[in-house]
Amino acid sequence: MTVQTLSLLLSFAAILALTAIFLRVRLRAGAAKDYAPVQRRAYRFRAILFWGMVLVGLPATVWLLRITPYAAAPTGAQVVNATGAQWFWDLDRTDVAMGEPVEFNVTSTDVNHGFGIYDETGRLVAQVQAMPGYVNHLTHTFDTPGTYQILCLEYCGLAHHDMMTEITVTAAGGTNG
Ligand SMILES: [Cu+2]
Repeated sequence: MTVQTLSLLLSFAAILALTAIFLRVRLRAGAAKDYAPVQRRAYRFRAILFWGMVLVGLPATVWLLRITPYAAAPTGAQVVNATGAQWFWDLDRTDVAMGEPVEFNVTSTDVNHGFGIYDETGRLVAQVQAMPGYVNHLTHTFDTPGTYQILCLEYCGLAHHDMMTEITVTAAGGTNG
């Protein structure tokens, strides 16, 4: 099962669960109940929820920040300057070597775009926002040679789906394949 299928199934499960909760609330809305015990239970549940989120969320946040992909690029990285515009990408180079870090400096001339790099199987390997007035830096080291597609990841107008370009990653030693 692909990650996409899994997230689709999880989304459906969450939608069904939410629908069930709403239906239950709607069906029981007419019944009279004493307020105090309900409130006590709800406050206890809220406290558990809060501390559960703190206990799980805090370590998860620290751990995820540690592996965030937006770390500073090492010196000597291959640099690609990329500019998004309605509706095309402008790259100052389209050939990079695998196994060495590539720093993408990404910006936009008009509206927000999403700079998404996809491998030959259609898997998203890295992404960053392309924003007017800012240059965002994305560092990625390709570990597989091939032709990667760059697609816009954020709806930016009528021809958003046409915002595509390619970048070629060559194996160390200069052969591509
Ligand atoms: Cu777009």
